[in-house]
Amino acid sequence: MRTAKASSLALMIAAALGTAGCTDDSNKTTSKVTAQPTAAEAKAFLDASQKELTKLQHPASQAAWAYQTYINQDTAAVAAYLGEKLSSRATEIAKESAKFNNVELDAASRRMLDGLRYSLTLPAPSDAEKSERLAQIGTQMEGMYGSGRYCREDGTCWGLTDMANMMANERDADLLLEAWKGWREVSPPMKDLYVEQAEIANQGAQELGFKDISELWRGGYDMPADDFEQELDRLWGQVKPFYDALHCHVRAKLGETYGTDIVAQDEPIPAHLLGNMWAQTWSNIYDVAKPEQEMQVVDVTKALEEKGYDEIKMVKGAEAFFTSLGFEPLPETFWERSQFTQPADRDVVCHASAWNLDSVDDLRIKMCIQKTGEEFAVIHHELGHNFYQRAYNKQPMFFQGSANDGFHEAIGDTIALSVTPKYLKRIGLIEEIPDASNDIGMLLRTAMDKIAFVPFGLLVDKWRWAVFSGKVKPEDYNQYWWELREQYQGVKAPVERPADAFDPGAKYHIPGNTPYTRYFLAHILQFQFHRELCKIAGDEGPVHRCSIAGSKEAGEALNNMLMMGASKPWQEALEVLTGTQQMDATAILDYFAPLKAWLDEQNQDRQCGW
Ligand code: X8Z
Ligand code: ZN
Repeated sequence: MRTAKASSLALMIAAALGTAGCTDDSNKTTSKVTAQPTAAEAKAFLDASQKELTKLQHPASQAAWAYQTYINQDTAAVAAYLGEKLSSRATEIAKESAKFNNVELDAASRRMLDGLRYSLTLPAPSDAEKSERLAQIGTQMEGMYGSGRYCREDGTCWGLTDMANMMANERDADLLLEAWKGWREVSPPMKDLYVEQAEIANQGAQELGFKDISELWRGGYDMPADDFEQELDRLWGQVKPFYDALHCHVRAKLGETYGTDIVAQDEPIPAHLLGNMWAQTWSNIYDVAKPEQEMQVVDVTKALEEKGYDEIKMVKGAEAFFTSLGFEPLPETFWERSQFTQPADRDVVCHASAWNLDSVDDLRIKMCIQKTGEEFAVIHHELGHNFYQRAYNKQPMFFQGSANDGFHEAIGDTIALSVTPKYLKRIGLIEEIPDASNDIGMLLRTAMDKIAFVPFGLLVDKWRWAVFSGKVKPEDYNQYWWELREQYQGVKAPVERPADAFDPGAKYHIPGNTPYTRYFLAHILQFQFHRELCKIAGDEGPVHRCSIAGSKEAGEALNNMLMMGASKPWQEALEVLTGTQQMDATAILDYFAPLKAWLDEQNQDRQCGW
């Protein structure tokens, strides 16, 4: 199964395929309920369900892998077929589990039963035709994204990799705008499919007792759905003043670069100028925003090139970090079966993901690695998923998942925070560690990724929750998307959008149906984890210079949390590592604290806000 879509239970493949279903004999399950079942029956039910689903999951994962690494008619059909088989059984089982609602049970069995309802991202209704349709839609949209390209008037065509590179490196506003608009031509044909997908899955969610999929998505966090939303807003409230300061500075610098007619100083920033196709991370335009005073900031892309790193060497390098903490090396099959580079002869889903196909040790990543510092961090991110998957593989199947999905996304990022100059020197990628007088440059660069991302991480699902709950109607989908982008990120569409635009669909996780709040959580959690692991590793310097590399103590502390999988509420897993049950954004704020003072100084005479 792949983790890019992991929920806290181990049925993610259904989600991975955007499929979930149920056979048409739903009466059968209810007619069985005669007398109050016993605890022993509940446990037997859980055992049998786990065995059955484990068996269905493996071939469904293999088919999904085959499809995503070779998009064509046949792989699409097989992936949808096997995905539907798995998810229809999983949904049936989730429904059937309701008969044990009033049975007194040990905590673990109760947790498994309760978790079952939340394990499907898009549950299908019991109507077999609709279930099959749901499976096909999910597969189809994934393929549309994966094989999407934009063709220019002269007949040359660009894929997403080309255009993402342009967004990062080009500084010509017209060319940037062309790439930005060009990529958004892939998504209008997805819109009707998206509407249909939500409609069918809402029906499935209702059969499971939810109001809609929005309630299902918000409910899987060991607290009531509405409290969870408030928790997100609380965390965002902690980060927002910092974000506003960063936004103010970057907008001012973009105004100096492109002129204030393109970058008005009292409006949101046009989305094509921030160095990323979705304006979600900004470090690619560090050169635009960097301090006036000359600062030495390590250029990892350059270092990789100078030291002759190829894609495999980059992955080996990331693996070496994990083994330095005491984790076992990746299995031989990882190296044989992973997709590291973009194949020249076929369409694939390039968006990075990490998989454990047999739920044991068939670990793989699927990437189209670029030889950049940014991608070096993504490799650490993906391996974090793989080492987590392996750490919980001894748990019962229903607990093979992360404490919550934000944890899964946070582990590799936590490790990447330790890829500091000190560490890069240790592995021979650079010769000299810049001294502390350069720290503002380094912190600014990192904040342009980590702080800049936070509002984007929040708004993607704010949009989807509104769509799923029907609060926003299909004719307003795109407008609402841009309302949220302006409100939270202070980023606007660079040009008026056409009536048929479906800009959310140009972001992988929308057609790929991967919940996104997980990345928001991960951006808060990774700084909490890093702060704690640095203490355990005994690194006494400033936390932004700390690297836990080589610390077996830190590795053990991390592993103790990872091994728990989804067996306990996430609050308890958090406590095992950090001693607190609260998510807390002070860790990210403390990490960047010196930068905040610097930004405030820079912004002194500027009009901030939008
Ligand atoms: O999708 C991802 C990972 C795979 S789980 C590469 N990320 C989000 C994105 O790319 O939008 C990582 C950070 C946010
Ligand atoms: Zn991930």
